[in-house]
Parts: sequence; structure tokens; C-alpha cells
Amino acid sequence: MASYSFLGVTVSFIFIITYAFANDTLHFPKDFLLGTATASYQIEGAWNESGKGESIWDEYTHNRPNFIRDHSTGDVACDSYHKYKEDVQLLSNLKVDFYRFSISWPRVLPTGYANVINREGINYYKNLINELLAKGIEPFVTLYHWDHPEIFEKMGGWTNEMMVEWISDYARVIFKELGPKVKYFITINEAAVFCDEGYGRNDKAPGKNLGSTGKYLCMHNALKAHAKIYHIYDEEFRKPGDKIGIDAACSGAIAKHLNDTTAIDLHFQFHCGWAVHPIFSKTGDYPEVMKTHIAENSRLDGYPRSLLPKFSPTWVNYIKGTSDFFALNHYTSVRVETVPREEGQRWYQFSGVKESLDPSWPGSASSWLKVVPQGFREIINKIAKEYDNPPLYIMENGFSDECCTSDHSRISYLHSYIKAMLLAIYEDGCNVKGYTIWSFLDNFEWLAGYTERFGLVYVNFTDSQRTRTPKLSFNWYKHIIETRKLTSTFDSPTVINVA
Ligand code: GBH
Repeated sequence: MASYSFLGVTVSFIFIITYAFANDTLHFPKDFLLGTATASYQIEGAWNESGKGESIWDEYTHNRPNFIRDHSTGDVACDSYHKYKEDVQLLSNLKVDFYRFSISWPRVLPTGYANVINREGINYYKNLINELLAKGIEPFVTLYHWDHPEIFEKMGGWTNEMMVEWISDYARVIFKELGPKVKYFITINEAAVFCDEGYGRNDKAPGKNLGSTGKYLCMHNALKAHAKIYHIYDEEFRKPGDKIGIDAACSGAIAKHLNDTTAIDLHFQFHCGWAVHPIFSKTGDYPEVMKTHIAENSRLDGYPRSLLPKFSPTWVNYIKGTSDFFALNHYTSVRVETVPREEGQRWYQFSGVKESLDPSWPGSASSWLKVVPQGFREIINKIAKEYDNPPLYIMENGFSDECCTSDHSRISYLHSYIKAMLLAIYEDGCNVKGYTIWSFLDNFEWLAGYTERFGLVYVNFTDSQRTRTPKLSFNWYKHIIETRKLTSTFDSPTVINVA
């Protein structure tokens, strides 16, 4: 991992760490980037304005309101389509280095196809980017954060291999129109999450509930799509210094029984490795353990072939190495243990590892999100070890509550997670280059509607103006960005004035 080889370096490292912790203060490395993030469907609103086409989330929220906890939609959300100038002013007050946001595909291409470009849609993003650059904030642009044109879903969405072509056409339009002013692109956000929750289950749009076959097929096409978009960028658009990569959600795993490293590895390979091994490993393709396990289980269940689709050697090579960095979204951890198959359990549903939550972990407003900072340090190390210490950008990390601007629990969560990340950098030598808080604004939290708030900025969703109020965490983070160091948990919000 890092260059510990010289005695002098080692000694000064130890000195810095000791000194830093003695003061409960840790400095961020030089050139480390700090930012915050959102996604188009969750904040923009204006769902049918200025020529925008229908997306799968429009379709889902309008036609299946009972699946959304508060029966809400993203029709208006934070109204950022109209309020982007105010948003950028707030980001400027926060002093972030970058702002990660995503593009709404049907806003730019209302028919889905690249035959019609909606100028108003493109101009919205051009204006947003210009506004950011004018304030010295780098745009970090996600092409796909779960929301594609509904027309494609009618043809099977991510289970149709044509998605690879359709999304590549869209990507080319974005690169041509916005590329000249953008240095950082993310192709696809958390394929494992929308493939599992949107195609395998009904926990996200499009809610297909197809089980393992659907989720594996979705990932297969998403990986091909990502690689194709990467190659297009590389061959036709890349400017010196540009970076483009894929984003993966990897939760942590804490062994329930001491030294059960098998459980940790199985959990990692099936959830995280599934989406990233084909890109970041030396060999490419899905993790070996996934391939053998799923092939064997499929056979035992009587399927004529593995439920996990196979990549041809050409595809393996085409996908391998297609990311300039590893974008990691991380929120929480699970407790894992190796288990035998339960009586009557279908083989294809058996991976050999069982997940649970440790009742002692502090919670949040989201049932799945527990506070386990050591899991963050461990997953960063695991990724560094598995994939030869790639440049890592933490592209989402955050905490949900149900209320208020006095968000002490959020500050406490963020403090502990940032500290864990800095330990992974300084003590373990991991190559983390940037960190992003999810989210800039309270927003439409998918099936939880507006009941779970992740923002640094409070948004009043019952006010037609969608008034924004910075929370304590906003000022706490601002202080961190200004000083480039992690101060002790609660001292800054009380001494720093509201922006
Ligand atoms: C991110 O995904 C998203 O990128 C972002 O849009 C979202 O707002 C943010 O998280 C907060 O949710 O235990 O069966 O209930 C995080 C990925 C989504 C993965 C929730 C785990 C819960 C599965 N996580 N999911 S379950």
C-alpha cells in the first residue's frame, strides 16, 4: 500500500498521527476534495415542464402511490429546477470544492432516444454548471442516478441489452454538450442497488420483482453500458486531467463470530465485488466465488444454466479497467456469519452468509442505516486490498433523521465516519482522494418519500417556496472545509455563524 518504506517517512507519520489525535484533530491530505451531493429526481421537480419526458420514477410515483410511505412524488421535490441559483449560493456559502449532481435523461432527451435534444433541458444543466464554475465549485456529474425514460422500461429497461446502446447515445449527447466544462463524470450510480431493489425486488422503481434472474441480468447490462460509455469518453471526449468512473454502494461487514473472515469476504463479493470486480480486478469478470457458487446452486435447483449470465472473453476485456477512480457510496454495515442452508431454502437464494443488525448499534430514521464507523474504515481497506489501492472518492456518506435544524446526531455520525476515513488514509495508507456528504438538501428519499431527511440544508416541503434553512451540520461541515481539519464533535456549530 502506501510508501512506508523509508524510515524517515514512517517516523514522521507516527509523529503526525500521535500529534493529530492528541488534539482530536486530523488534517485532510493536501488536495483532498470535499463536497456534497444530490440526484436529479430527488431534488429537481418540474417533472413535466419545459419539454421533459416521462421517467420511470414519474411512472412509479404516479401509478403506485401506495408504495411510497407518505404517498408523495418528486413532481416538485425541492424545486431545484427553478431554484438552482439559490442552491449554488448556498453551496458557495458552504465553501465546497465540488458539487455532485445528476442529469435527468428524459429532461435532455424527451423521447429517450438521441433524435430530439430538448434545448431547455440542456440549458438548465449548462446554467447550473456555469453558476457553479463562477463560484469556484467543480461540477461532479452523474449521468445515471436511477431514472431513465419510461419508454425504455416498457421494453424491459435494464433487462434489455439495447439499454447499452440507448444510454451510450445519451451519454454522447451529454459529453458533447456539457463535457467541455466538466472534469469529473460518474457513469452509473449504484448498479447493485437498482438492480437488486428495482429489478430483483419492488423496493425502488421500476419495481419489477424478478428475483435473482432479473437482478443479475440488470447488472450484466449495466456493466456493459458503463464500459461502453467509458470507452466513448476515452476515445472521443477526454481532455487532459479529466476523470470518469463508476459508482458502487458497498456496505461494511462486521463478523458476528470472531475470525469469521469467510463471512466478510462472501458478503463483500456478493454485494460489492459483483459490481466492481469486473472493472477493478486484474482478471476482470465477476468474482470467482460468485461464479462457482451461483452455477452450482442453479444446477441444484434444476436450472439448465447458471442464473448469473456469462461474459465472453471480449466483454471481460472490454469492461476491465474502465474506471479512473473508485467512487464509493457508504452509509452503514451489517453483521455477518457463515451459515448452512436452511431446511427448504431454495439453493439460488442461499449464498452461505447471513446478515443481521447488531442491536447495540445506534440507529437513524432509516431502518437499514445504523451507525458503525469502524465498518467504513474496514470497507475502505478491503477495497484497497482487493483492487490494488485505487484512487477512491467517497461519493456519498450521510445520516437520516426526521426533523429539525439542530441535527446533533448527524454531526456525531459524520464526525465518526470522517475520522474513520482519515484513519484509513493515515494509519492504513488507503488512497482516498475526496469525500462527499449525502445530501446537500433534504429531498425525495425514494420509497420513504419525504419522511427521512438526509440534508445539510433543511427544506420545508409544505411551503410552496420550498424554503431552505441550513442546519447545524451545514455550519459544522463549513468549518471543516475552511480549516481542512476534523475538529472535535460539537465545538464548531456553536461558535460559527450561520452562512
Ligand atoms: C443511496 O443509496 C442513494 O444513492 C441515494 O439516492 C439515496 O438518497 C441515499 O442512498 C439514501 O438512501 O435493507 O432492504 O431496506 C444507498 C443504498 C439504499 C442500500 C437502501 C440499502 C436498503 C435495503 N442503500 N437499501 S433494505
